[in-house]
Amino acid sequence: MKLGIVGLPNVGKSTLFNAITKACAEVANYPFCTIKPNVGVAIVPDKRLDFLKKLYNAKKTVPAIVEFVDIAGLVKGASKGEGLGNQFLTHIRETAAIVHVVRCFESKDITHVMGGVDPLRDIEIIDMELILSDMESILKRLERLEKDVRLNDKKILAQKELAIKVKAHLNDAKPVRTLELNDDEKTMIKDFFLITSKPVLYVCNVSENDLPSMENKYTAVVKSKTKEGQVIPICAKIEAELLELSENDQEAFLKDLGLREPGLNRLIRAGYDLLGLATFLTAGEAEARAWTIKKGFLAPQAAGVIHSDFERGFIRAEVMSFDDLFRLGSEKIVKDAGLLRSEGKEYLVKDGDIIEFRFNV
Ligand SMILES: Nc1nc2c(ncn2[C@@H]2O[C@H](COP(=O)(O)OP(=O)(O)OP(=O)(O)O)[C@@H](O)[C@H]2O)c(=O)[nH]1
Ligand SMILES: [Mg+2]
Repeated sequence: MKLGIVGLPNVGKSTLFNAITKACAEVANYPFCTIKPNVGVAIVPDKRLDFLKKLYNAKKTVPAIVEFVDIAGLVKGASKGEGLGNQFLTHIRETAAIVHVVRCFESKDITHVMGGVDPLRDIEIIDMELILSDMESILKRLERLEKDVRLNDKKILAQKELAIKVKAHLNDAKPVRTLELNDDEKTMIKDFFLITSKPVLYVCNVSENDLPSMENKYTAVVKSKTKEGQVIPICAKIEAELLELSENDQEAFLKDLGLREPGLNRLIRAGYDLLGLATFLTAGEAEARAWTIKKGFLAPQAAGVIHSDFERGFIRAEVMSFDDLFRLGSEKIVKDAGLLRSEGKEYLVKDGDIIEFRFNV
């Protein structure tokens, strides 16, 4: 599960990306925080794991992860070769969601490619370049489909129809995510790898002077133009500075700034949510662990995330909610209160379920 980072040059994409991978190295001692120079792993912050580790005397915690892909900034006209062009967008075609970084900080030292701070103009420029890139891609696909259509295959005909619909929408300068699609089309369109069909999170990179609220006149405009919950304000510079400090100093620094937690945590959790993901937990002496599932997974599918044998031989799931365990303080009390449930194949797994699977292969 990956998130692709887009934005104009010099808005703070790499600053954020570096902070994410550095945090990964520090928090989890995870050996593969950077997979490739531009693909980094983010640890999904989850305090529940620390509680479980203590309660079960677990040797370690294993957090959930999501990946971020950093690419070069796009400029106006990138689709026609301006700046570095738009070739590197291929790196994010196969991601599941987009993080759009928008400059909301003023600085005389850091050049703004468009001359001055204007987030809505910047968002429009990037959106347009992404739309143009998707247009290139859909035209190529249509060309191929025109050839294949002679095979008179139902699937190819349906794809062609959808491609024509998408092309018309892009031609109106609209992102594909605003195109209304039925369920079949939603499934089909995933294989088109269109950037504007993916959900978006706007990250407003604010100035260090805007802490602790992280609100300024620029973030207000961005918020007014986007949907609820789609905007995360963050100060990339502070996030980077924070990670230069020891753990104790980090806490003091956050407190000084009036912050409860690093902004990265909010960003990573929002990204996880945007991807439609949820976490179930397992706990024992070996480890306290967070497992990633798609929202809507049934118990056997969740079991399959641990091991395919668990799914194949699924019998039932012993489930308690983290909140009950946290409130009551021990597994025994949860059990005595009748809150440890035995669930079957149709059980819809919820975020925060602590599960032990019974299986037989
Ligand atoms: N004052 C201030 N400077 C920042 C902030 N975020 C990033 N910068 C600075 O802006 C410059 C560009 O940041 P990068 O993270 O390299 O920008 P980018 O978006 O990756 O740029 P490209 O890779 O060229 O597209 C660096 O000098 C950063 O230190 C911020 O929140 N406040
Ligand atoms: Mg960069």
